[in-house]
Amino acid sequence: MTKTALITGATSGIGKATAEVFAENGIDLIICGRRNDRLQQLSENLGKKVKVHSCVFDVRDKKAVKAAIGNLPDAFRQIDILVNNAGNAHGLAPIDQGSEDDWDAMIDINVKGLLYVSKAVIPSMVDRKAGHIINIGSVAGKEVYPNGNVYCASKYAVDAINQGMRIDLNEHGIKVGAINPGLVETEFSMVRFKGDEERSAKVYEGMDALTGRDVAETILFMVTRPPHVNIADLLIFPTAQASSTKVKRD
Ligand code: NDP
Ligand code: 8X3
Repeated sequence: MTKTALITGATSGIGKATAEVFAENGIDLIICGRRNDRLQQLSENLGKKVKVHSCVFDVRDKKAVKAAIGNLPDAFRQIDILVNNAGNAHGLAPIDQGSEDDWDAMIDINVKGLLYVSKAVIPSMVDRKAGHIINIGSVAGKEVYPNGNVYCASKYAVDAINQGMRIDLNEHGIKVGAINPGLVETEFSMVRFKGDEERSAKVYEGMDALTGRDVAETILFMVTRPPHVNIADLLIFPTAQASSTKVKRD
């Protein structure tokens, strides 16, 4: 039977690549993000392969999240796969120099936004005793690196929420797992450095970073395992990266 996946942050990077890879593999899509023009473009492209519905909301806005997911068209009401991907780093500064606005953004989007979306989706999975939740964590949720402080905290929170969800939803037969990437070349660094192209390019200089598609193909593997297999937690690096702070560059 055809499955339906809801992907947050589908306008760019890992989320967009996941939507593309899912569509190539016959999974219907609910694609979400704030940039409607990008969602429309993606709907048009992927709509040639699968059914696509787009939802425009900011994951920080819990009323908007609830309304969008609560009012899905009938054909999209059964969400089999939730990919909690929307998120970003905002800033990279020592803790005494960080911006409160950046801290708010990271906690509100990466942590609270993920919870609001999950809260809107999980009850119907519980009713059906089925479903699969993929949380996009990060190596930043496994090891803290200099100046990563609050972004790392937000991803450690994702790690804890991933574990908590898996424990609490175990009795309902719902699969929960996280994928934790290292360096992936997306719009991530442009957001982190507020559009500073030079600083952003340096992050990936002299090495082959992962692509959104590398991560997306791994997510596809996670969601296509047999019913008795749940990949609970996965760390994925580019070959050139060994940890948050050890990266081999040419
Ligand atoms: P991108 O910046 O390319 O994509 C981020 C996505 O999140 C966009 O689609 C954006 O959509 C969405 N998003 C951001 N803020 C909000 C918001 N307030 N409400 C709704 N959607 C939002 O980055 P990545 O693809 O790299 O990041 C995706 C996830 O992967 C994040 O959780 C990130 O932390 C994680 N990650 C990234 C790594 C990397 O090196 N790139 C490594 C490890 C983890 P829009 O702006 O249209 O709302
Ligand atoms: C993104 C990877 O190393 O920039 O989560 O934090 S890193």
